[in-house]
Amino acid sequence: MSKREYSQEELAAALASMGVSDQTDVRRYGSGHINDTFKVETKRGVRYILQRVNTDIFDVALLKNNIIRVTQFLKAKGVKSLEVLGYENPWRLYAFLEGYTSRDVVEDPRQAYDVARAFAKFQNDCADIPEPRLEDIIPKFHDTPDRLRQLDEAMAVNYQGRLAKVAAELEFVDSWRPNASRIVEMMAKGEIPERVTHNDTKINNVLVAGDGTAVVIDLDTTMPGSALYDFGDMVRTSTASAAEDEKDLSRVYSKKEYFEALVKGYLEGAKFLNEAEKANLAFSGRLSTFEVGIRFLADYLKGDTYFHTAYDDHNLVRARTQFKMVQSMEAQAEEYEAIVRKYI
Ligand code: ADP
Ligand code: GN1
Ligand code: MG
Repeated sequence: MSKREYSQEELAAALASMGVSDQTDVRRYGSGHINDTFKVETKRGVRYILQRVNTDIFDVALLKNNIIRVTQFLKAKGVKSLEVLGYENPWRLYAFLEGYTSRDVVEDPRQAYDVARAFAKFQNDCADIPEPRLEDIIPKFHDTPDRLRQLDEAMAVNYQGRLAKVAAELEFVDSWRPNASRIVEMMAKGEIPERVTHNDTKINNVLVAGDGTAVVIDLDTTMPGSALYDFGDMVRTSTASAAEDEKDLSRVYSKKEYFEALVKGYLEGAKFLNEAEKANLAFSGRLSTFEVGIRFLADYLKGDTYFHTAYDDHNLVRARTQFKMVQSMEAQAEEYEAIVRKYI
């Protein structure tokens, strides 16, 4: 879906509803695929993040409760997190986190290490959120077999005859189908525990300062899940040699030195993992990347109704980079497993 345009009047009204009226500049910010995010400058020199929640995807009332609950819990613990300054559905206002950088691609292993430490700490910090269980903000969010079912539905839609362009991708998907259920089945059997997880651990959902301290953001999908899907999405995004929408597939692969830094950082922080979780860390990278690949492909076949897109084939390009990443991880599977064993 291409990004919606907002008039300055609409943005001003949203800001006014949350008590801000001295803005000097409000403009699109970041590279998230879901919400509409703006950076706000004011006469006072204070900056904000203004965000319109994606109402097609989220139950906004449920989401608001979840965000307020999680952020207040972290604040009470003294953990630096998103600071909610206003929330008038579907709009919300966050303090702009000054002094931190978000990036879309890792440039040296240290950054991968920082990302992994940050998400491991986040999982630790959230582990003792008091009852009741957090809401399933998006049910079956990381249920890869269900994502395959959604892909099959999307094939029936075949928007603008796009199916004809994806035969090779569908062949790859079919070769991978038998692997899709491993984590959900292990969870159903109780071999892998349900934990409070972030569920969207892509690299631009963590802001890192020069000294390596980090703040985990984009808390919309913080809900019960598996630590493995969190680790898997770190592998997908923080070991990638190129952007998620790189068109030249020869430039797309998973970098072993980044994987090693991620494993080291994650295992240093995530002391709670059980044996089954540790044994599936390398696999989780392949599975999470496959899952996001089929989600991009399904969105392409449905006519780009979910992710923000900037051009016609954007979701197809993204799906292809994901499948290339899976293949690259498969080619290095033995080395990746050996790295995990080294740090366990
Ligand atoms: P989406 O759900 O669309 O991915 P995010 O909540 O991740 O939206 O926000 C998009 C981007 O905006 C982030 O990747 C980050 O670069 C930036 N961002 C979000 N919140 C803040 C904040 N409080 N301070 C600074 N930058 C932020
Ligand atoms: C979306 O919101 P953002 O851009 O951080 C998506 C993730 C995908 C990711 C792929 C709520 O993340 O699940 O992995 O795009 N978020 C939602 O880049 O669907
Ligand atoms: Mg995001």
